[in-house]
Amino acid sequence: MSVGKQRTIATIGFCLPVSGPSPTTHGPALCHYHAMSQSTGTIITVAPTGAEHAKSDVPNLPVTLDELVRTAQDCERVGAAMIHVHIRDDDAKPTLDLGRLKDTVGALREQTNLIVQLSTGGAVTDPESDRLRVLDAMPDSASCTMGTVNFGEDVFLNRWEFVVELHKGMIERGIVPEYEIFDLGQLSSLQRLLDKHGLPAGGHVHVDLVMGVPGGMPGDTETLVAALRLIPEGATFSATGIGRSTLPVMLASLSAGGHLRVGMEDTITYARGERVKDNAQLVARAAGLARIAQRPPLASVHVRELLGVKGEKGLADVAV
Ligand code: KMH
Ligand code: ZN
Repeated sequence: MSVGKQRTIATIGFCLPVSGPSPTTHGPALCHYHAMSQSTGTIITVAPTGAEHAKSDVPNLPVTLDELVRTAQDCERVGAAMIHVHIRDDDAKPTLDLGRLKDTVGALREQTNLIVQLSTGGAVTDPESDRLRVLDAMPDSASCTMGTVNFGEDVFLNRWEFVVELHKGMIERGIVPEYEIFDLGQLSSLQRLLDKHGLPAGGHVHVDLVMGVPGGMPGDTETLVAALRLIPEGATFSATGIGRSTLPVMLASLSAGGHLRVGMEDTITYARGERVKDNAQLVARAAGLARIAQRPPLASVHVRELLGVKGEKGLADVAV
């Protein structure tokens, strides 16, 4: 893939239903995606927990390992292929404890077929050293935020040198990054990163537009369309809208050929005046809309192929 140019249009593809057996780990409605073809379904990532909500405010937030695994299984059943993971300690507070992270990766690998993506963003208070150490838990994928952004009353700090260290650390370990974009200028930084330091592990660039954070880009169609021009050529993108921007961003992303991230990290409201029941409810809604858009949810085995995550549950080829 060339990293020197930026895309001018979104790649819009439709999954052509294929006859024959359905993917082994999913129901019959999922798409048989062939990574070499131009048609595509929808990658659904679930972000079930995050670092911001307190368990006391959101009692149905999955915070223990058991709760997380059960949530992951429920979400996989209704269409998720990837899970973006933040973990909590015994007091339900965000933690980047390496032992717990390793146990979490192990449990999710053992009990689901989801692509396991660990957050290196953590909480706004986490030091860079702890965030870098997340990579030693050897997930399939990890997030890599492409710049500093105001984050409500806080600042989510992502210095250039730190971003480069994360990018290189993932290449060394064969971990496939998802580049988190909170503001449009961060897409220019991504292009600069790729130009200077090369393609990530797996050789494919996948971007997640995190829209509607107070301090970041707005979660609306116009902004998503503006982002398309800046996404590196050949890259795939997903999008998520925080809070009330969830639905507009989901619909805009689907219509632009993008993929979807949903989950209680990003919204705890299902509809006006109605709290989210659980993460699977959000995944099921996303899967339904993806089917309506004729781009049904992709099974994780196909998403591994698309994103360059090697093997059934393995790691990407380490770039040389
Ligand atoms: N919790 C936010 C400060 C990521 O996971 O990489 C950062 C975040 C991004 O959620
Ligand atoms: Zn996150």
